[in-house]
Amino acid sequence: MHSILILNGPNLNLLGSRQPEVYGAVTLSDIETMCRSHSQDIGVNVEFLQSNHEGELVDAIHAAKGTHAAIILNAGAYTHSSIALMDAIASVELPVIELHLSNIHAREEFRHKSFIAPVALGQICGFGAQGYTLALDAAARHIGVAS
Ligand code: CA2
Repeated sequence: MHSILILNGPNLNLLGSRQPEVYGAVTLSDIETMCRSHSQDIGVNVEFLQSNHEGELVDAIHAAKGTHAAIILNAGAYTHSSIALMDAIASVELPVIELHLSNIHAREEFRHKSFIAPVALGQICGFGAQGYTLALDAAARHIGVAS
């Protein structure tokens, strides 16, 4: 069965504890449960990771080559700053779906810039936790798993 890596960046471990008006009330653990359940419905495996460290995210992207068919990436604030993540994505040549809970284009100017977008298959943002299942559907379809 195809495996999809769901990778979450800095501070996303804090979800549910603060700023529910921006990010919703669900925790990252709730999102993982949702993703695991949805992955069974659509017939893919998921690996779910979170790190607050840029280099660990780079390592996870490198390691996905050969083990995963696609990556769903919420890079958090590194979205707006990390050339290292952009280069890592370009180097592995895996389909990457950029994901954000909030609509980054409707927020502060500095969140409008994404270093991930030019190397991503596409971007989903503004749909809260539901974005993760939308991204799973898009990834599964892209890799040829019917859903
Ligand atoms: O909307 C998203 O998913 C973001 O990737 C979330 C990042 C933010 O820097 C991006 O611009 C958009 C922030 C994640 C931090 O989440 C928190 C959760 C609870 C309390 C404080 C921050």
